[in-house]
Amino acid sequence: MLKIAVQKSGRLYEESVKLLKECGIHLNNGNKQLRTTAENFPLEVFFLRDDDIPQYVFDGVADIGIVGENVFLEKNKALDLVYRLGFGKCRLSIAIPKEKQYASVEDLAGLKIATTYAHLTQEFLLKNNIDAEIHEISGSVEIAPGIGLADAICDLVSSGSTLFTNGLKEVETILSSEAVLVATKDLSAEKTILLDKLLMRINAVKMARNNKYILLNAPNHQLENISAILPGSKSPTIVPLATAGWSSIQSVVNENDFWEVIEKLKALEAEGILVVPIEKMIM
Ligand code: PRT
Ligand code: ZN
Repeated sequence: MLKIAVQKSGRLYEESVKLLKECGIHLNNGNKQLRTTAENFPLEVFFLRDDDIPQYVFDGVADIGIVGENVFLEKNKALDLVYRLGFGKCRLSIAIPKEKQYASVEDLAGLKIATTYAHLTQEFLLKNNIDAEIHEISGSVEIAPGIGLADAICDLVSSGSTLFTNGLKEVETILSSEAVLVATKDLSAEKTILLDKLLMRINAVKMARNNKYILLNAPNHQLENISAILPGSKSPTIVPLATAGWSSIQSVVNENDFWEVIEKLKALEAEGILVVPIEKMIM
């Protein structure tokens, strides 16, 4: 049985549980209990505060965990980062009151910086050879400059609206973060097999999310040009249509190139383009 720690409630909870579900792993009781066992995969799930997850995995209470990279790096436990999950994206940034001048990182020298990320902030200051004071607090970091507790803050940012509302501006990004899967360094052989199975499923879900299945009709004289921009997993599937001189083409397109590919296809006389979501993708 593999043991996984996920956030009990908060920004990572829903995506974590959704990911397990899309991996075909059904949980009975949700997060109402501290732990639950999956019905159809040898997985026990622990619901914990995100800050505690690195320690629990390090201590072997759980074998693996889903946690923000920011928390993983701040806690600085000797764990393996096994997979970047692509959700919960944010950045850890230094911000100062918006009316203050800022030219370069040297302007942080001598300031008092409030943060809940003392370790990462310290690392950043050391790396840049800046002497500043870190004031560690446990929450509501964004109000610290306004109430005279600090000159600057180092906190997570996603849309930037919290900084804006508090009259702050972002001046340095010290980390770009997303949810990651971490694992203990001493996983038994039996658990490693389970983790590999889980990773194969997570990868299939992630690939499916990043790709679309595309079907279209095209005149035969364009088939070669169209095949060149639609590589698919190997090469596109081409089937002749009942209408002479035309074929149906099927392939897979990456979400990132999607609109560009569609424009090119239209320029190559493609018609009746259908785009379909992919449920799972195993290479
Ligand atoms: O109860 P528990 O301790 O488990 O939860 P928590 O309150 O400590 O964490 P939670 O649920 O807020 O965040 C969990 C993880 O989500 C974080 O560790 C990050 O990895 C990730 N994440 C992504 C964020 C944000 N985006 C985010 N915007 N975590 C926090 N914020 C906060 C930020 O601290 C600031 O207060 O949102 C505010 C800024 O947001 P914007 O959009 O105004 O810039
Ligand atoms: Zn927390």
